[in-house]
Amino acid sequence: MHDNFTSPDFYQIDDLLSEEHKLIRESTRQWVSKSVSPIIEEYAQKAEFPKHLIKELAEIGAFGPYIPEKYGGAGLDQISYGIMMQEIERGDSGIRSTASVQSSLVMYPIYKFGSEDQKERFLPKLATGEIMGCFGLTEPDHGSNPGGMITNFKDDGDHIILNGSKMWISNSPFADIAVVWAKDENKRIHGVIVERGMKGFSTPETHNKWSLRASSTGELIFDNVRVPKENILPGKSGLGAPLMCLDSARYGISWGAIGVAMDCYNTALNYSLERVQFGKPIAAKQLQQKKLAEMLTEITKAQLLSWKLGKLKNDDKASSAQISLAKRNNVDMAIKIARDARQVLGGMGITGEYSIMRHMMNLESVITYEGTHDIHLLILGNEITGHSAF
Ligand code: TGC
Ligand code: FAD
Repeated sequence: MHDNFTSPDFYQIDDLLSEEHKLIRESTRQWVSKSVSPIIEEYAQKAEFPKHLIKELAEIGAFGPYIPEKYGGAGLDQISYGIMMQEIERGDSGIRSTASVQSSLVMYPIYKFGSEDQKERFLPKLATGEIMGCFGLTEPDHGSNPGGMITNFKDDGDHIILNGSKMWISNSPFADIAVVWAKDENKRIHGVIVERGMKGFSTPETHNKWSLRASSTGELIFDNVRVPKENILPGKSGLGAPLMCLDSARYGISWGAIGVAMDCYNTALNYSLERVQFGKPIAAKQLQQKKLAEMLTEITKAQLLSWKLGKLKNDDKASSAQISLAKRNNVDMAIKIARDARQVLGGMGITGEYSIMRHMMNLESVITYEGTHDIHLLILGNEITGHSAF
C-alpha cells in the first residue's frame, strides 16, 4: 500500500504545538509509515490483529502516554496523547483501538481507581505490553444503556463469585486481564480485574466483521468465576467510574478521527492531481475541487476543536458534553470525508491499493463504539436543555 503521507495544516495550527508535541508526532508518524502501512492491508484482508505490533506500540510510548512515569507511563500531557492517537489511527483505527483500550480503558481505571498494590502490580507491565488488557462494559442486551447491566457478583468470603457476559470487547480474545464492570448484591457497579486462567472465565472471538478487521473483538463470559476481593478497584463505584474512562478514550478518538480524515484527504488530493480524464487532471474539475475544499475545511475545524479540548483537558476543565461534541463531530467528519475521498478515486477507491475503503469501513465501528452518534447527540441535548431524552 502507498504511504506518501503529508498532513494538511491550513491554519498554521502547528504554531499552537510545542517542540515536544511535534517530535512525538514525527516519531509516531515515522513508526506508522514503517511498521503499520506496509502490512495493515494484508492483516485487514485476513481479519487478523498484527500481534507483533504490541511490543512496538509499547516502545513508541503508546500505552499510557499520560500515566505518570512512576507507574511505567510517559508522563506526557493530553495533547501528546491526542497527537499519538491521530497518527496511529492515520494507519488504522484498529491499531489505535488497541492503544486507546490499553491506555484509557485499562491503565486509566487502574491508575485512577486502583489500590497502590494494583497500580504496582499491573501498570508497569501494561505499559511495556508484557500484559494486555481489555474493558468489559457492553453486554448483549445493554449497549447504549450500560446502567442496565446484569453481570453481577456475590460475596464469598475473601473472594467474589462473578456471573454474566460482555459482548463486543476489543482485544478480549488475547487479553491477559479484563477490567470488568459488574453489579454487587446492592446493584452498585464496581470495576473488577479478571485475570486469564481464572476458572469459569472464557473469551470467545467474534468473527465475520466487515469493520475493524485488523482488530480482535470478542466476548467475556463469566461462569461462577471466583475472583479475589483484592482485584476489585476500591477508588470509585457507580456508573460514573466507567463513564470517566470513556471520557478519556472518547477524547483520544476525536484526535484519531482527524488522522483518518487527513489520510483520506491526502490520498484523494494526490490521486486527483495524477488522474487524467477528458484531457485534464480531475483536480482541475470543479466537482472534485468542491470535495477537496470541503474536506480541508472540515479537517481544519476538527483540528482546532481537538487542540482546544486538549488544552481544557490539560487544565482538568473538559466536560463530558464537550468531549461528546468533539467525538461526535470528528468521527462524522471523517466518515463523510472517507466516503467523498473514495469517490474521487473512482474504481481504484474500492481496492486495497489505497487505505480509504478500509478507513471507511473501520469508521462504521468508530461511529458506534464509545457512545453512538445518536447517544452523543442526546448527551449534548441533555446538557443544553436539562432534559434527558435517552
Ligand atoms: P446517568 O444517570 O446520566 O449517569 C449515571 C452516573 O454517572 C455520572 N456520569 C458521569 N460521570 C463521569 N463521567 C461522565 N461522562 C458521566 N456521565 C454521567 C452521573 O453523574 C451519574 O452519577 P451518580 O453519582 O448520580 O450516579 O446515566 P444514564 O444511565 O442515564 O446513561 C447516560 C449515558 C447514556 C450517557 C451513558 O450510559 C452512555 O454514555 N452510554 C453509551 C455507552 C458507551 O459509550 N459504551 C462504550 C463501551 S466501551 C467501548 O465502546 C470501547 S471501544 C474501544 C475501542 O476499541 O477504541
Ligand atoms: P444499541 O445500544 O442497541 O443501539 C442501537 C441503535 O439504537 C443505535 O443507533 C443507537 O444510537 C440507538 N439508540 C440507543 N438508545 C437510544 C435512545 N435512547 N434514543 C435514540 N436512539 C437510541 N464495548 C465495550 O464495553 N468494550 C469494548 O472494548 C468495545 N469494543 C467494541 C468494538 C467494536 C468493533 C464494536 C462494534 C463495539 C465495541 N463495544 C465495546 C461496544 C460498543 O460500545 C457498543 O456497540 C455501543 O455502545 C452501542 O451499543 P449496541 O451495539 O448495543 O447498540
